[in-house]
Parts: sequence; C-alpha cells; structure tokens
Amino acid sequence: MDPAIVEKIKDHPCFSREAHLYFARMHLAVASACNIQCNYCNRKYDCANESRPGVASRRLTPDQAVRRAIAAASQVPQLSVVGVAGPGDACYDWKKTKATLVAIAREIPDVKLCISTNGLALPEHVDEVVDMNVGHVTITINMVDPTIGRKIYPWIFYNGRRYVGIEASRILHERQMLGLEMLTERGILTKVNSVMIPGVNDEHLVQVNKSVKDRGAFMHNIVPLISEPSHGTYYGQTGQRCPAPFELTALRDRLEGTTEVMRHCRQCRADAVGLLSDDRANEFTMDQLAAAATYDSGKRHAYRQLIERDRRGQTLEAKTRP
Ligand code: CLF
Ligand code: SF4
Repeated sequence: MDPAIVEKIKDHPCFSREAHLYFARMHLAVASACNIQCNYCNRKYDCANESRPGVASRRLTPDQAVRRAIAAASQVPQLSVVGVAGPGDACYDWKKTKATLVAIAREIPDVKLCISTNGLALPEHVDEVVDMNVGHVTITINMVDPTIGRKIYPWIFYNGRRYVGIEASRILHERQMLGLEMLTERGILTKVNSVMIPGVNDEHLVQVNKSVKDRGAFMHNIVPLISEPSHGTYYGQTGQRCPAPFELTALRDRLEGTTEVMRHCRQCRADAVGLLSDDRANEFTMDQLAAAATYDSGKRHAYRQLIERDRRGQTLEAKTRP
C-alpha cells in the first residue's frame, strides 16, 4: 500500500482493521436534520446509515459537543478520531457540523476529523471539507441504478423542493457519484457504506462496488440491514428481511480484492465514544461534564508513544525473523 495512505489510516479505527485494536473514535451528535428518507430509517433514532437503529442519541449544540470532545480527549488515551455521523445528515446540517469540527480542530489539534453523509449535499461542501482538514469521509451508497434506488428512497429534499420516485433516486445517485469523485480528486480518503437489503440491492452491490472503486473509493463497508417491526421503519413494518450472517460474509468475500473490504464495523451510534469494542458513551453524558474544560493531552500522548514503540518493535521482529 502507498506509504502516504498507510500514514493516513494507521490510527483510524474504521479505515484500518489493525488500528481498531488500538485506537478509538468519538461521534458528536450535532447534525440532526436530514434531506432524504431511507426505508430503513425511523428519525426517532440515529442515522441508520452509520448507526444501529433502536438507540437514539441526545442532540448536542456545537458548544456542548466541543465540551464533550475535550473531556473525552483528556480521558480516553486511545482517542484518535472525532466524527460527525448524524443523528441526521452531517452535510445537510452543515452549519452545525462545520461549527463543531472547526472548534475541535482549534481546541484539540491532534485528532483526525471524519464525517459520514448520505451524499446528497456533499458536493457543495467538498472544498470546505478540504479547508477544514477533514481527512476521512464516508458516503452511504446503496445503489447506482435509480430503478433500485426507488425501492430504498421514497423521497429526497433537494434545492428547496421534494422529489419522489425514480427522479429522487436519479438525483441522489448523481450527487453521490459527483461527491465521491470530488473527494478523490482532492485526496480525501473515502469509504463507502452500503446497507445490504436482501432481494432489493444485495446482488446489485457488486455493481455498486465496481462503480465506487472506479471513482476512487478506498474502502467498501457492507453493513446488514437491521429491520425490526418495533423500529417503526417502512421495511420493519412491511416484513423486509435482514441478511443472514452467511449472506453478508459471502458478499464481502466476493468483493475482496477489489476495494478494501471493511469487516469490523460495529454500526455505532451517533454519540459513540471509545474503542469499537468498548463503548464509553455513558461516561460522557452532558450531565457529567464540567461547564468549562481544558484539553489535557498527557494521556493520549503517552499512549501514542507506547503504540509507536510497540509497532516499531513488531516491524523489527518481522524483519529479523529467520
Ligand atoms: Fe465514525 Fe464512521 Fe468516521 Fe468511523 S464510525 S464517522 S468512519 S469515525 Fe466505523 Fe462506526 Fe462502522 Fe462507522 S465502526 S459505524 S464505519
Ligand atoms: Fe435516516 Fe440517515 Fe437515511 Fe437520513 S440518511 S433518512 S437520518 S438513515
């Protein structure tokens, strides 16, 4: 792999399988508005493109989010990434996403910034994404064929009006592809998440993989549809089934060798904090935070040095092994 890419992913727990053992992410639930409707989403919960439905995060103002990030960055040594992944869409609710991430970059300059989006409002913000030094973006792309898209998206809201049917999916598709191309051209590492919906887009995701690879996506993360009647989503109420684990594995296996395939996603909530395997969100609720906090980088720096030493040791051992 290109050393510049290795450098970008080595401490991002989602973009590198190895890094998720050592490094943690934090989500700030500031972006509550959304501009599309997915048939697997109930807006009572977080954005189901990036989160598991059934758990709702408390919406934060950008100021509250920054306080929460300062507390977590001071106390969670493994923290390396701060992201906005809902609870709606990070690019549509852009003012809040931008205000939050600009303040984080100022207060905690040594964390990576990440966003996750459905892509519809992405193209108009790509230049700001670059200026803000957001190095990692995830776009949820479930189709590249609007006839399939119309079974997933009943409507979108774009340029001040609502579109339905095939027109909605055509616009969404064009914006997603444009956003991905713009990010790639600017050197932003982009991951594509796709929700696997049996009988709707499962076979089609092979074609999605090819299209996003051709446009420079670094990684493809196939996540299983989660669809319970109690979640109150269209799919939940109409009996749309979820993929079985073996179906998910078989699809991921088919895509292996094209883009990188993510297999360690935890479908985190929009306020997750900690290692992917050890969520500490409950330790950082607003009630527990001091009114004003100052960032203390001590624990994170000490931990990072330890990991660097450990990694250097492993490389040396591999080189000298007979
Ligand atoms: Fe968050 Fe997403 Fe950034 Fe990771 S999560 S915005 S890329 S920092 Fe990671 Fe969580 Fe899976 Fe997302 S495990 S749901 S892929
Ligand atoms: Fe729900 Fe996310 Fe889809 Fe918006 S983009 S409808 S929040 S799953």
